[in-house]
Amino acid sequence: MSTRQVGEKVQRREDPRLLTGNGRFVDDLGRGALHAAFVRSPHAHARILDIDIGDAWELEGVEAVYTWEDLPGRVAEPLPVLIPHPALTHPRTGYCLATQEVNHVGEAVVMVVARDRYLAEDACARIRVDYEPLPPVVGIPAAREAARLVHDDVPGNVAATLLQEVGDLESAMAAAPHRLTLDLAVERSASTPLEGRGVLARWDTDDGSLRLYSSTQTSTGLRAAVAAKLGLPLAKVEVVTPDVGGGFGVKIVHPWPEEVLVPWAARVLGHDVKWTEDRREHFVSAAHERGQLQEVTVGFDDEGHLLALDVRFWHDNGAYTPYGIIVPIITATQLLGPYKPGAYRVEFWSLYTNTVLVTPYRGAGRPQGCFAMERTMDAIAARLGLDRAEVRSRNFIQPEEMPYDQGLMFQDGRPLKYDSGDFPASLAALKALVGWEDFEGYRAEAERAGRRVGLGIGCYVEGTGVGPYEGGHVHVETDGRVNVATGLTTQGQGHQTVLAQVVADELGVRLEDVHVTTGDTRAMPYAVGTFASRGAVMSGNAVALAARVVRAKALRIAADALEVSPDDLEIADGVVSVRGAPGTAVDLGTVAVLANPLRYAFDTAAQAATQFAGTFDPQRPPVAEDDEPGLEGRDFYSPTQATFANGMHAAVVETDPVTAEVRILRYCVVHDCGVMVNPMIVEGQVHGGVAQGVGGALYERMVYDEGGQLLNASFMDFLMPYASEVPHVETDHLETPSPLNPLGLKGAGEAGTIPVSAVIASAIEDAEGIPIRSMPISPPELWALRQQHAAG
Ligand code: MCN
Repeated sequence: MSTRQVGEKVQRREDPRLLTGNGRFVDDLGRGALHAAFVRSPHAHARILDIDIGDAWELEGVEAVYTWEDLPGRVAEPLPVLIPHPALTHPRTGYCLATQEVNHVGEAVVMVVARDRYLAEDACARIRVDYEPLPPVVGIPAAREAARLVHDDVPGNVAATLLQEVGDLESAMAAAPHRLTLDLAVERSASTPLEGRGVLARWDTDDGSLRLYSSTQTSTGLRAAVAAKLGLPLAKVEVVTPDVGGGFGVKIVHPWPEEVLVPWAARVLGHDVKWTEDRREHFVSAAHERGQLQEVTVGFDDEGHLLALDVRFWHDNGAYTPYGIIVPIITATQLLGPYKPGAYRVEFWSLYTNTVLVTPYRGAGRPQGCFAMERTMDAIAARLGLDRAEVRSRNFIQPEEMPYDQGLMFQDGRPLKYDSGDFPASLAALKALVGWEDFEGYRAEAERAGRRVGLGIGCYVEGTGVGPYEGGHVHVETDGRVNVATGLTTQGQGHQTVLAQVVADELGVRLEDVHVTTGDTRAMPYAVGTFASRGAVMSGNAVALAARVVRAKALRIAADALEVSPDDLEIADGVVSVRGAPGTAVDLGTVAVLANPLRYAFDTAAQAATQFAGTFDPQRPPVAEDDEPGLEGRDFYSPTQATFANGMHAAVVETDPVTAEVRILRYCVVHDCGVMVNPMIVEGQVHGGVAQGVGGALYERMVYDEGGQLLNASFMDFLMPYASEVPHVETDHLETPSPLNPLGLKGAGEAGTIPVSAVIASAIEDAEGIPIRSMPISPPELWALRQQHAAG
């Protein structure tokens, strides 16, 4: 009997290959390719007066040097805004190579193509660009002040401003018995995947076609963007994503300038060209996120019920807006988490600064929103002297109120409507896991030993599984192997394992017989990509639906061959048999043979099938006249709205009374992403997310000086948590199935990251008795807060 795979902690099948060094990343490909390198702006804001290529050409092995002037047609036009929005009144994007102005350190100005990267870099060093430096705008306060402008024609540096309001905020706030205002700050950070961006372009001169190998998160989006820029028919462009060493959001942008320039150069030079981003390039020319200043005013009653919530925030969107204003919109709409806010008004300003542009990074605006909401919850509890968990629970949306419409517009333009979730149950599980009620005893004991400990909590809700669609193609080979293709790209999430689990169950085959391809436009040209925790929901359901198509066909063919009704058949371990009569059976490989009326004499599988069927007739049509040959099927899943996952985290920290160092003693997670396909992978995702969140809470920030130079643009200086700083994560799961999709799934990939800053802030505040209003917090900062607090 086959076991059910969905719900099993199946080991990731991609790991042995990756752990033994047999992964194949973009940089492992393209032997013999020419290499690109870029001259990048050393100024945050400057006019380009002149570019002197000098003797860069004279180095033997240098094949090309390009400036903007060399670029033709659409390659020379500005890069697209991927997600326009009516509120984005002043969209600005850069060019593949800067024209007259540069707007952040790291912006590409000249491209060199050479025999190898060393030569290309040497040639870059010989090129002189004459700049007229302009005053830069660095940081949100400078952008708000607008004494200087990033783009001359963008007044106040405001790319977009958006206000949403639910209920009568003014009256509710005026009538509230208590009011509080909090000024909060979240600093810039970045995802910094171990593998940076990379692209290898292979131009086929005879065919006029292009194949790109890329570490992109969206192979179809990149394909469409590059085809449009290069004026190629879509059919002449293929994008393949080999193994990818992390993306975390930064690789969603398409196209990056380099992804247009490299294939363009390959076409012009008639030679393979590749570019592999180095670490410094990643810091200064990819994307950052998180930076926000927030002002929250809340009105509440004596029991801590929210009556009115007024949030204003200023979002640092960097120099350009290729990804629109999706990040601040997510902050604005999803900060409400599991709570009913009473009347709610949120307004934001998305501001240009002369810094690296900002695009979604794991959590995408939610960590900042969660920080605002959860700091507010703790502040209410402190004001009223109530238990922090109790204040939260009093404001929860109850399970019987689901589906619950928050009255806001989600980032996809649809109403923000929670489909399901049991927040009281999540909180009860979290309190049990961390030992909430016993903590004061533990604190007293710690205090007796001269230790300072604190307990923190944070709750969030995350819209996952956004559309518009994802597809699945399932093909049973004549030897019974099952090939599955979906357009999702994979950066380390374990899709090959998880999607195989789904198909194994739906089709009734052994897990080891299922092989999954992701992110290859040749295998699945219709796809959207991997971001916003959508893979499980979108591709999971798509491959399930496709497998059901194949299953129905297999049953029809087998029923015909076995001369029984399809209703009498079952499929297990790749064998279709008559229920109750396992001897009357046919394996799926044979069914695949029978599905194709053309049988070659040398095809032994076909011969065997013929003997089995006993009625071989070369003229015989395949089962039904309107069927297609082959045992394969394709289907698409397209949801009506996002499905909402939730989670609650708690942490116990210890702060050093002398050095102000913060140690995380315990980290507990209760997580609800609906039905879990693979609980082990979900836990891994949550653990990874928490690790990234710990970085955001205690270590990671982009340190810009006044001139717009990024001072910590290397792993020597950019602090990230190592294994020694990441706590053991204790995890408990709830499974509230989504009513919206056939498998009942919700997303999980970003969840771990979202509340961590809020939770750690809550715990430090609890340990120190000092309000924590900004993240990350370093020991010197905590030490300074202590001094200020002591000074009153
Ligand atoms: N899963 C599951 N059951 C569920 C939900 C998820 O078994 N109910 C599994 C999925 O099948 C998938 C993984 O958990 O293998 C994450 O699923 P999902 O939440 O659907 O997220 P995506 O597949 O869309 O991946 C994107 C998500 C995002 S948005 C970021 S950012 C992120 C993340 O995944 N980037 C990652 N996790 C990452 N993990 C790695 N190793 N590298 C990245 O770049």
